[in-house]
Parts: sequence; structure tokens; C-alpha cells
Amino acid sequence: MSTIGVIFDLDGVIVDTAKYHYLAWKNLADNLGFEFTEAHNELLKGVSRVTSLEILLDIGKVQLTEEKKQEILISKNEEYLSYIKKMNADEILPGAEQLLDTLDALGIKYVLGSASKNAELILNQVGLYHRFHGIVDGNSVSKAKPDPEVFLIGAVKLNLPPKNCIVFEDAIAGVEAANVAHMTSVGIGDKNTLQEADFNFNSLTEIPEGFFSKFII
Ligand code: B16
Ligand code: MG
Repeated sequence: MSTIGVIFDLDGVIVDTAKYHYLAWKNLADNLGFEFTEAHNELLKGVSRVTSLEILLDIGKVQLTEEKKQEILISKNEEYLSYIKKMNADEILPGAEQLLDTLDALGIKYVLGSASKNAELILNQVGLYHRFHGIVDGNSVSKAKPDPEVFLIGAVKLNLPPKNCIVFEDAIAGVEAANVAHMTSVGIGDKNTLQEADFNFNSLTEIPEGFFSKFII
């Protein structure tokens, strides 16, 4: 078995669920009477559900009771789930399955490291759940990214020290979490936004052949 392992973020790396989060958050903002744009939605990427609501309410300068917030979080997730339940394998982002094939061929294990509490459902919907050697998601952690907890639990599942783990992330908070964990961070998306990453690629299709060989001891 390989001396290195990989941890994949979910939204923005394996699938694009940000568009469904956007629909549900926008609907919520409409009901509360303020505008929520796609640019605003960028601020919620990689951030936990509870923190996302805080950011959204801040944007709308709306103050709510804890009870109302809990109510809203439930209805937002119900709407989000209605979109997720229609997902299928066509929504796997370009290059993701090929990358998993490469890792399988090299004998490199991979786990999921996502902030989402719906990660298992999403992976099942797109038919990738069975391929991962472990799932660490929003249900497994007490501290959200940029805290490194999600990735450190991933390293335990891979049975590897953090320095032997490579993290694929699309969000600033996730790259920061990987760096704090002393893992190799690979930013997927805009290079300027993810400039703290050790490596940058626009998408998983750009990972060169032989990328992993330099890490194998
Ligand atoms: P849920 P990731 C994150 O997924 C999303 O990027 C973020 O926008 C969302 O708020 C968070 O999951 C929580 O999702 O409401 O499903 O628990 O990028 O960490 O895979
Ligand atoms: Mg993400």
C-alpha cells in the first residue's frame, strides 16, 4: 500500500452543489426581503451551514431569534435536499472519476473531507460513495474549516501521518485547514483566490500524469 493518501473536498471538487445551495439561500433571502447574489454565494463556499446563515443574515442586515434561525436552517436544508435528490452521475465534475481511477491504479487510498452534513447522500446520488475508503463530513466534526479537524480525522482514516496526505480543495477555508494540518494543499479553481495552496489547477482535468509520483517515498 502507498505511503501517501488523498483527501477530497466534496462541493466544488467532486460535484458542484454550490448552485443548489445558492437556490435555497436565495429563496430564503427573497422571503426575508433582501437581495442575495451569486457573488454573495461565493462567501459561503466551504463554510458550515450555521456559519453560512450568519453570513447571509449579515448581508441582509437581518436579526433573528435563535428559534427562528433553527426553523430557517431546517427549511433551507429541506429545499436543498429536494435538489440533491435529483442528482445523478452526470453531475460529477470533469476529471473526478478519472482521478479516482488513477489513484486506484496506483494503490493510493482516498477519503472524503467535507463540511457538508449531506455528503453521504450526495455521494450515493452520483454513485461514488462505495469508492471512498472513508467519509469525514459535517456530522463527524465539532469545528468547521478553516479548523483542520476534518482533515486530521481523514488522516486517521487513511492511517497516515498528516504530512503524507494531499488535500484537494476549492475553498479558501479548506486550503487554510489543509495548510494548518501540515498537509499538501491542492487548490482547485481560481489561482488568485486559492493562492495559499501548495499547488493550483483550474479543474481536476488538469492534474498531470505522474503528479503523485513526486510524493511517494
Ligand atoms: P450542508 P464542502 C460545503 O461543502 C459547502 O461548500 C458549503 O457551501 C456548505 O454550506 C457546507 O458544505 C455545509 O453543507 O448544508 O449540506 O451541511 O465544500 O465542504 O464539501
Ligand atoms: Mg468545497
